[in-house]
Amino acid sequence: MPSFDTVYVGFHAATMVSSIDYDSIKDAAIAVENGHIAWIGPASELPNHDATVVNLGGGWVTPGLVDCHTHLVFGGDRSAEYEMRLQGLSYEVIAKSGGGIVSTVTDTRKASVEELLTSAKKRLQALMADGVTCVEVKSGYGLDLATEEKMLRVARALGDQLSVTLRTTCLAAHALPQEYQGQADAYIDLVCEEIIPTIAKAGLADAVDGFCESIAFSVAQIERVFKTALAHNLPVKLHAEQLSNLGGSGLAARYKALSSDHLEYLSDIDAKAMAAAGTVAVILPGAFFCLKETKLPPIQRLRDLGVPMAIASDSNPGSAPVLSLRLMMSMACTLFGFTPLEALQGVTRHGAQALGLGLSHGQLKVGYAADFVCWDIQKPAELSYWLGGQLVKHRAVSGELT
Ligand code: DI6
Ligand code: FE
Repeated sequence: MPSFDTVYVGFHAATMVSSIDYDSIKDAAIAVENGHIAWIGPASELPNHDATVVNLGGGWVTPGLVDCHTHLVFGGDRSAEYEMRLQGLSYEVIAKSGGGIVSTVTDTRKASVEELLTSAKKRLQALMADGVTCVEVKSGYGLDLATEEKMLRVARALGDQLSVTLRTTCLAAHALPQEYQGQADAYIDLVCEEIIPTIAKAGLADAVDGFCESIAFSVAQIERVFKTALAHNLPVKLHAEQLSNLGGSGLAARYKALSSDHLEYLSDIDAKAMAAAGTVAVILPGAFFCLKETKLPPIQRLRDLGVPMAIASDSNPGSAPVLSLRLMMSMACTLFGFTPLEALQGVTRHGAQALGLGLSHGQLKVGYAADFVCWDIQKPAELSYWLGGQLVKHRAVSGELT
């Protein structure tokens, strides 16, 4: 007899194992052993077992949602800047006049570990309440060694204290700190010679990210960051083509990046390079919406090229104060022409792939983590259809209901 720990029944499952449909199972059962899926299939075919059976009482089970791009740890807030933008000032103008990312840096440097942990925990709990079981958290509001380390320690603490799988990313190359004004190359020296090596040695980051944009860093500067990351065995990813086309996504593809994120201004050549490299396109509808961007990312081209598309919240105090990943699925459909199936793939199998977790998370499959959500819905498409509301009935991480 198999030695299952728990068997879940009483739901239909959208396994997301196939790349072309929900790969659903009517009246399904999931057996869990040691936090992993040991068996999944129609309940009528469940092998004999002596494990505890938990009936989830109807609805659909999907893989737990993966939010593969967030900036959840930060001090202060930027609601005043939001009001300025509503009056017509642009994100770039605010950034250039000392607001924007740099103002969050001041607040994050001042904040204690406790303050950062308390505020980030509330935001992460909101994402979790809406179905997230796996999340990435970036640094990038420190821009000095001590504060980048502080942010990443807070991120690791979030993962220890909450029922969530958490990946951390060092985003020291996010913006130029004020003390380095006019000396971007010198700041990149600090990132490459001090910040990344120290953080890598301390095991505080799972990946390295950068912001390739005229208000941030050039392709050549990001390339130095990527070389340093790979020398420390850390995979890379990039914020690219958000506000203009600098060709960061082509660079990301050359360095076999896990993902290139935003992509409104992605060129055809770089889209092809991403397809060839297997770099995931992470689409961030929250920032597009909040900044009232009008240039659409080239979704049809990415689809034609077979580039896996993930969707993430980009949860951050400036361009995307987002607390619901499901709302991002809805926006990806309405604003960008995703299908509800593509939206669910974007926050499950493709989100996991964007974190290098494609072989362990984001699908309901034997051997994968037993991270899943049971939703109060009749059809999987409802996950993109409803704006807001409480659709989560149950949430399991490593096979335990939370
Ligand atoms: N792009 C983003 O969407 C965030 N960072 C980035 O490089 C925004 C960060 C912020 O405005 O605080
Ligand atoms: Fe971002």
